[in-house]
Amino acid sequence: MRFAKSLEEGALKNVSTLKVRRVRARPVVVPMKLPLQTATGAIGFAPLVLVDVETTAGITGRSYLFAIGRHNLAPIVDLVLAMGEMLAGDAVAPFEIEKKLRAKYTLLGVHNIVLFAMSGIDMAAWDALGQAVGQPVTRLLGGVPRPVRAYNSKGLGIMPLPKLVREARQLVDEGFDAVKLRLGRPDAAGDLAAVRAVKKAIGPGVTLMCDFNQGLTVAEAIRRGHMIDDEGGMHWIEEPIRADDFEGCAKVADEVATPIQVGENFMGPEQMAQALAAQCCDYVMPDLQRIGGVTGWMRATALAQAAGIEMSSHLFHEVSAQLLPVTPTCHWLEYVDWADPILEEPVAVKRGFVQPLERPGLGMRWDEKAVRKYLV
Ligand code: SMN
Ligand code: MG
Repeated sequence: MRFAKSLEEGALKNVSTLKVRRVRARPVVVPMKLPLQTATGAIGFAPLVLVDVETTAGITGRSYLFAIGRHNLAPIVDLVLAMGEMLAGDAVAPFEIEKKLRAKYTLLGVHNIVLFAMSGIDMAAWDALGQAVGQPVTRLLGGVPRPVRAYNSKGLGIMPLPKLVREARQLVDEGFDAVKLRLGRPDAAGDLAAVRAVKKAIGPGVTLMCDFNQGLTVAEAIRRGHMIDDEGGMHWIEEPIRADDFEGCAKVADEVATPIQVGENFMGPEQMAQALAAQCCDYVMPDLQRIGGVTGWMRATALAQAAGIEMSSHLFHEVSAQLLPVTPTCHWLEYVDWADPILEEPVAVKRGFVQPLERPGLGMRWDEKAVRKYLV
């Protein structure tokens, strides 16, 4: 693999003098080809915050955040901008940036959208560092870029069965051999019918995961978990109950044979450690904007390694694809194409594997024409 600039002396000097000049945050609302209906909310378009960490060396580090709903864009943008002002003139050093921001936000709480903003700046800072040394972030972290196994996580929401069956076939035809089905209908029988219909549509060679998006009580999760056990062949059951009820989730994981997957709502590595101590799951899938960006991800990998638990990603496949190769218990990459419309070069997928972008840093560049079109 060839990269633009390799480790010349000049490039290294660049890193030691790299300072934050300004942080920009732009809200966009991007159309989604397949809307997603989960048990606890619908997503029909992708509200993103584009983060640009501009440096004194003329390098701009980039990342994006997923605001879930359009109404969350403004507060996230404000947080990123406020943090950017605190960092102006500071070194582009993710560890130091994290220490400063955590200290500034301790009394408010380093949680939820505060973590989103910190994570966005962290990812953009790592991108800037990668660009400065002319290497992808995977190499900065000691790894080798490689294709990573992915499941197609678009669509397959809660919808009538004929449409669900068509969508399942379409998602496999896009070149994947794994897909994720959303469950959590008011009646368990409806979920069972959906599982059976999708399994029949995709065939035995395709891996199937399911996600309840926190929609069940503990008792109902155990009941539906047994139902899925009896049916057989489900790769994991994701977020069956409220994300912060670790004790309840441990009961579900104890009772149900199918592996329980959680983690997209871990608020930083600290909360992940609490969840693992409570033995609440069999697998973990931290989300980059909640775990603390690249820096938080690397801490999370050690927790998963120590617990001997498989670790997958949640959304942000452009960045996750650079981090799973340096994740000791690397499992699955979640793939959705929601940021594609604003990217100059979306990440390619070949036979179910996401290919690394052969670019320095995180490799994302904005399609500025598209950004102008979708800016809110
Ligand atoms: C999910 C949650 C929130 C936004 C998009 C998708 C879902 C997943 O839980 O894991 O893909
Ligand atoms: Mg999920």
